[in-house]
Parts: sequence; C-alpha cells; structure tokens
Amino acid sequence: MKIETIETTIFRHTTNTVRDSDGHGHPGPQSETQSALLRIICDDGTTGQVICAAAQVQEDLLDRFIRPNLVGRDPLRGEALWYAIYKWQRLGGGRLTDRLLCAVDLALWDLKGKAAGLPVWKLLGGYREKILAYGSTMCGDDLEGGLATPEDYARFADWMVNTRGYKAVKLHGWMPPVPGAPDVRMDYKACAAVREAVGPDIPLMLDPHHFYSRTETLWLAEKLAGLDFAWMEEPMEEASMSSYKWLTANTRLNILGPETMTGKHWTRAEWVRHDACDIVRSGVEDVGGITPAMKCAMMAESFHMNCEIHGTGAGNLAVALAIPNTSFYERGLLHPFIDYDKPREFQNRIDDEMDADGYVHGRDVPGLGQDLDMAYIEGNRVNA
Ligand code: XYH
Ligand code: MG
Repeated sequence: MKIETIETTIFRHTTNTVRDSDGHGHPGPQSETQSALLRIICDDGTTGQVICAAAQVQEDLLDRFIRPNLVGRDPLRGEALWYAIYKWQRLGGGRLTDRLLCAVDLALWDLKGKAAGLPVWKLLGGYREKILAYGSTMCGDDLEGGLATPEDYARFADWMVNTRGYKAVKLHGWMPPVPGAPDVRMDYKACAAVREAVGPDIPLMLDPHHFYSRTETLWLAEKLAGLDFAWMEEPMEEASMSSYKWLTANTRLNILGPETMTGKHWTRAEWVRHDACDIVRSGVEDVGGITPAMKCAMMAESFHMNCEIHGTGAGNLAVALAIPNTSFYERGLLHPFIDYDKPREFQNRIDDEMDADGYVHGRDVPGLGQDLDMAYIEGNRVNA
C-alpha cells in the first residue's frame, strides 16, 4: 500500500461562534465560515481523513511540505512520516505549523485504523472504553445572561452538573478585550460562586488570563487552593518556564501545563525536569498530532504524572481514551447560548457525544470515528 494522493475539500458551513481581537471564542450571530476535509488516499483506495481548519491545509502548503514527504510512501510507517514532515519545520519559515502537522498525522492515524479495522483509540492502547468529560466554559463575556457575572458562571455550572450530567467543570475567566478584564479578584469571585453552586465534591479547574504577573498568579493560586480546585492552567506566559518553576514551588495548588508552548514533547519533558508543572498538558493541535501527544503522555507517566489532554475532537478523544494517566476529556467550549450537543451541518454525529452520567465513549468503528455528512461536504464544496 502506497500513498497516492492528498486532497482537500474546502466547504462552507455556518457557525454561531465569533472570535474577539485576542482570538477567544464567544457566542455571536450566525455567520458563514469554511472548514476542510483533508484526505490521504492510497493506491488500493484505503483513505484516511479528518476535518480541520481550511487555512491550515492550503494547497501551497501541501505542495511544499506534505506531498513531497508522503506521496509514494507506506502510510503505515507513521513515525517515519511524522519525522520527515516535522524536520521541515526548522527552516519552514513558520508556515509548517503544528496544526498542519496535526491534521496530516490524524488523517494518517485514521487511515491506519481503517487498514487495521480498528478504532484509533484501541490501536493506541485503549486503556479505557469511556472517559468522564469536564465541561470547559467559553471565556467570560459581557453578554446579558451569558458569562458576564460570577452568578452567571454559577448558574451555568449548576446546569452543567445537575442537568447535563458533567462530573467536573473548568472555567475560562474573563480575558481582554472584555471590559474589566483581566482581574484576579473577579476570577476568584466567579470560582467561589461556582464552588458554592456545585458543592464540595465536583472537581473544578480554572484557565484564566494568560499574562498575569507572578504575584497576581500566586494570589489567585492560593485562593483557588482554598476552594479545593483541582488545577489552574496557563496563568502566565508559558515561555517563562522559570516563572512556573517559581509558582509550583510556592503554591499548594496543582499547576498544569504547558498548553500552548511550542516544542512538543521536548518542551514538556523540560517542564517536568525543572518542576515547572505538577500535571503535564498536551493537545494534538498544540504538539503536532496524536503521535507526539502520546509521547507527552508516556513521558509524564514515567514521572508518575498525569497528562491532561487539551481540546476536543476525535484526535484528542482518541489519546484520552488510550492512556492511563489522565483524568478527564475536555468538552467544549461551552456557553449558555450555544447547544454544544447539536451536530454541525457537516456532521451526522458530533465526535464527543456524552451520556447522562458524564461519559464520552470510544466508538467501535475503524479509524478516528468522525461521523460526517459527506453529501453535505461535497454539496457545499468551495474549492475546485
Ligand atoms: O480561548 O484562551 C482561550 C482558551 O484558553 C482556549 O484557547 C483553549 O480552549 C484552552 O485553553 N482550553 O483549555
Ligand atoms: Mg487551557
């Protein structure tokens, strides 16, 4: 079996999420957007595919970085193919992103699963058949009845836990450009209101403004420890590993990271070596795919540390189901104004359906398990 073609279908669909000037998602008016279906097709017809951001898989990027490394190669040699592409990042001028590398890696894992007749989460190790999700809120806003006040967060957390069935909740606090943000005291008020609303037994986490000072961060960490929070993530610029080393040495609260710092499993190993985190963080889009995400998790396991997987979707779910050293699947981002459980126009089913007990189950279908409406995708194609 050899890789023959790599193609994308760029297609239009709608979204109710708008991005603010810092890139954070919030509910907004329905608008048109585009996504891509990336397909890797072999000479025997075996095909791996994944939904990804259209901007990540533009033709010039595939021609320059992906096709020269994949076409004619054995698709089952995932490690060799990942390395062949990854090494071109060094002199790729920043255009070969970890998200592009991730999309290709996920499509190759989907292809491998289909060739083996196995779900990817099982192929990776299948440590568990289902995993508890935590409800991960959108960042705070100033929308009436949205996530504009501590009481809004408390009301939404109560719905998440007592109506929808989540067994854990993570808040994203208010971040600029929302008026009044950042404010550690407002972050604390929201966290205290949520703890009051859900009671003492629900694991809670906070993902606040990502550029607090050390002293602001320490104040917030100690307050969250008082509320028995499970962890805080990314309160400061992650390029300053020494700040995180200082933080973990000075607070009893678990610090999780790095999430967005570049460097894949190499960076995360350095954070562990320098005691800059208590819990490791890795998401397939942050580290360049399932292949490096699994390495992050195994490295963490060697130090008796958990690796909490960043982000949603079939790739992150596959890793979270595969590994022993993780607690939850991140499901979101959620907001009172958005029905997260409703499939998008291009989906028959969302990747991460959650049962009433708060579990997301691994699908017993070959590949990544994305259940796509191919007629919709083809019918709304915008590229030639
Ligand atoms: O919008 O800043 C943000 C969030 O932090 C988002 O990037 C991401 O989903 C996350 O951090 N999840 O934990
Ligand atoms: Mg985060």
